[in-house]
Amino acid sequence: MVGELHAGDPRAAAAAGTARFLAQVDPARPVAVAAHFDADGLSAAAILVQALRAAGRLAEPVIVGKTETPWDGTFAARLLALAPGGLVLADLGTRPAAVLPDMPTLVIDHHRPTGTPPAAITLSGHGLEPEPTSALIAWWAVGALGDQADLLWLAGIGLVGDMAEGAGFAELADAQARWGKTALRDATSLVNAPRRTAAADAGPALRLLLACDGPKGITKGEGPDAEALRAAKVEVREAVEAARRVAPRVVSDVALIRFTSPCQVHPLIAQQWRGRLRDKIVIAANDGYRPGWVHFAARSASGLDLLGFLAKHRPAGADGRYGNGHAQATGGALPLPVWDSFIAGLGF
Ligand SMILES: [Mn+2]
Repeated sequence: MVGELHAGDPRAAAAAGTARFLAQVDPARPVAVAAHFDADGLSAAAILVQALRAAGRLAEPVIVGKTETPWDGTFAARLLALAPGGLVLADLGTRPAAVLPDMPTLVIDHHRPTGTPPAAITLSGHGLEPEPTSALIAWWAVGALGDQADLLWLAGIGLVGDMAEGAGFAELADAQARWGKTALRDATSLVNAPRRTAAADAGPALRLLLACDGPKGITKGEGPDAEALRAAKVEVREAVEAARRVAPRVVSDVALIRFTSPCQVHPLIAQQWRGRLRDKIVIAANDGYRPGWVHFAARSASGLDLLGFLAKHRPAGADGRYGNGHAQATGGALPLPVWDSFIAGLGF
C-alpha cells in the first residue's frame, strides 16, 4: 500500500494531503495539472483546475499525448515551460521516479503502484475497497478548497469511464440523481472516444469538461468540440470493426490477436475476445499504433493476475511502458524486436 488514503477516512485524508501540498506551492506560480487522456484522467484534471482557479490559484492542465508518459523528457519540458510552483499527476500511474525533481508534487492515482514516488504526497486509491477512480479522488482532494458539489458530475464521468459504476460509491448515486444516469453514461462515452483515435487529441474533450456545467452540455453540444467527439466515435467504431475480423492464434493458455491500426482499439479487441475465450490469456497486439512498436492489451476472464504473468515473461529491453495497470487489465508497449522475443517466450 502506497500513500495516505489507507489509514482512516480516505475522503478526509485526500483533502488533508492536498492542503499540505498547496502549502508548499508558491501561489504566484501555476499548479501544473498533468493528467491521462481518458475520461477518468480528463475529469480529474477538470475538477482540479476548476477548483484551484475558483480558490484564486493559478492552474494549467497538461494532458499526455499519444504514447507519451510523464516520465519522458518531452513531457517534463512541457511542464517546465509553465514555470510551475507545483505539480499534480492525475491518473498517470504511481512510479518510484520523480517527474520533476525538487518540485512539490501531488500524485492522484488508482493503478497498482510500481514504487513510492520520492518526496511526493501520494493519494493512491489502489487497494481500497471499493476502489475509487482518479477523478473521484481528485474530487475528494479539492474538498480542501471548500464545497465542490457543482463539480461532482465530473467525478461521476470518471467512475463510469473506469467501469466503477457498480462499486457502490454514494457520490455516483448523487451525481446520477442530479444530472441523470443516461446523460452521464453518454457523455463518458463521448469524452472517452478521442483518446482511441489516430490523432488522440484530448483538446475538445477537455475544453468541454472545463466549460460545461453538466453532462448534457456534452451530449447535446453543437459546437465544433462536441462535433469532434462524435466524429471520434465513428472513427473508433470503424477501426474496431476492421480489427475484430482478425482470428486469434492460440498457443497453450495464450490467445494472440495481431493487427495493424493507428487507433488505440487493442484494449477493446482484447476485451471482446476475453468474453469468448474465457480460459485464455487474451493478448490483442497492434503494430500500427506507433511505427516500430507493438502496443498490446492483455485481459483474462480466469482471474489470473496478469501483472504477475507479464512480470514472469518480461523480455530483456522492456521499459516502464510494459506491464502496468490492473491485475485484470494490463498491457504495454514494446519495440518490435523486443516484442518478437516476448512472444517467442510465450511459444509463438
Ligand atoms: Mn483511471
